[in-house]
Amino acid sequence: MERTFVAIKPDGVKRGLIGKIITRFEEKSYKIVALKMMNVTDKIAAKHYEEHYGKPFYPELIDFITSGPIVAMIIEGRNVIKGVRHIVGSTRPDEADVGSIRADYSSYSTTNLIHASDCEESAERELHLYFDEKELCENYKTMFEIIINEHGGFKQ
Ligand code: FUP
Repeated sequence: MERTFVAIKPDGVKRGLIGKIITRFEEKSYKIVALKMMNVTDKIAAKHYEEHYGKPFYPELIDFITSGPIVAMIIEGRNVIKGVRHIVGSTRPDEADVGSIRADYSSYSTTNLIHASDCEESAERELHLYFDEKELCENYKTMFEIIINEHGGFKQ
């Protein structure tokens, strides 16, 4: 099953939006297989955002992501990378679709509340940057998996 890396950034934690944000993914029937609160070190921040090194917003981005704890997650599901990016919304909150997390709760690109991997390669790189494989908890079934796999699919 496809998996993606998601992080609620320090502004989401400080504003008390952890629950609201996680709810969006649970309500979509995605499966959370790893979850933790942690501080992002300068080293992790530099690796995560290495593609942006040298850009004008880079120093602010690093200052911000290391300014307080984040909530890191690995989420599994069909086409979860694309689906989560839709729920998250465009990088610039003023351009994000209404209904997305960034459009609904944020008004500035740096403090845009949440990170989500943009492709399979980024997802694998990022989830291994933040998690050890042994931190994954895939040994449970969501209600969605139970209904689809164990009770005859859609037929009652
Ligand atoms: P996204 O994939 O939507 O998180 O966006 P990017 O990977 O392009 O950018 C990473 C982070 O850099 C964004 F979340 C916010 C910050 N950023 C800016 O502050 N200004 C920009 O013009 C672009 C990105």
